[in-house]
Amino acid sequence: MIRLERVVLREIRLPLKEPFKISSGVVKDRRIMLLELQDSGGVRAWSECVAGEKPNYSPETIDTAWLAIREWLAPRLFGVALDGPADAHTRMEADVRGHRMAKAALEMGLWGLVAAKEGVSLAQLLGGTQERIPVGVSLGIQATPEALVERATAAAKAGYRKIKLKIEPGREIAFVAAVREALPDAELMVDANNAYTLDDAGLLAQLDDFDLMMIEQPLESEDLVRHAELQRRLRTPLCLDESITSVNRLEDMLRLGSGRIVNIKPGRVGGFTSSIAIHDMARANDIPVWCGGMLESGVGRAYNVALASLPGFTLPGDLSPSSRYWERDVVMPEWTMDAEGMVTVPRDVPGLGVRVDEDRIDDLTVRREELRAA
Ligand code: OSB
Ligand code: MG
Repeated sequence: MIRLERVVLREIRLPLKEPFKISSGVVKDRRIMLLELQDSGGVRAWSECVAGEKPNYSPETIDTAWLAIREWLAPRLFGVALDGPADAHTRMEADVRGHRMAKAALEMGLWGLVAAKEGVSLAQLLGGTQERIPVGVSLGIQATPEALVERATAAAKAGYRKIKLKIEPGREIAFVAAVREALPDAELMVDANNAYTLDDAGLLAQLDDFDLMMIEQPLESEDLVRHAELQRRLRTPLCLDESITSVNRLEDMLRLGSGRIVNIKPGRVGGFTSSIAIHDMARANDIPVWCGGMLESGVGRAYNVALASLPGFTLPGDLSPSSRYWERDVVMPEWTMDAEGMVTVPRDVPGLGVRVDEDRIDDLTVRREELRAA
């Protein structure tokens, strides 16, 4: 039983070491929402909302999520005895449509709170079984194939277990060909973030030559039927990201044959309750899953690493170390990757498994709002 008493929302500014460009936009300085949840017993937990600066990945942004949490979601959770995070999920789903990243920030924070209360790690609370997770890197769109080859080569040398290349129309075949030539044995994949249409099927079929692990989200989010048509015309497996927002969308994917792999981002699907349901259904159907990333700070990373410890996460996750993104992260110790390209799941530390650097967060905070039970 949990009584949520107080939620503090903060916006921090965290500059990326290097701008990150995907087909629909570029981000240089992250505006990240962090939440601090507190229960009636004074136990606290930090969580992160992964909504972006602009609505180019999903309709949500940090500003819509802020509004949704303040106006509709936090009020649903205050002043009631919650059975647990799954109960919070049900209550928020009951009468708020969409706003999944906003819902996830609260729901996952409640998992963090329960872990802290019970003195167990998030991974233990979730039933995670894996101790180390292979890590993949996601490389933004570059101006030239040479620039991409340089970054991909460095990533392979650093030990990354999977190298994902962001693509967009006009920047795919030559770019992928150059990287494949430089790295004949690397595990490569591409991610288009919705940039193509079924008219591009012939072009995308040329990617079959490069022995890619998968092509992630080539078509629009709602295009499950068209993804199925495209998959029939390709040898390379399709992986869905944006399209899978709930376990029902996964069922649709399975029925239609819209893809063969799923990227699970807990923020995109409304939190851990939904992520676990997707994981379980994927596993029962022999669909490999992996944990995606949203350029999270070390707080969000703690949740993703814990989720990725579930047994169905059999492919490398976008769980790059802190130093890939930031001069300095907001957690201690920072997230790291070993020489074998693995991140270690914290097990012996209760809660998130890392200490949140609250002084640093105070310094980085540009907006703060406190919400309380009426
Ligand atoms: O599609 O996976 C994506 C970042 C922002 C928005 C969408 C995506 C991404 C990434 C980043 O690929 C992965 C990471 O956090 O390292
Ligand atoms: Mg993606």
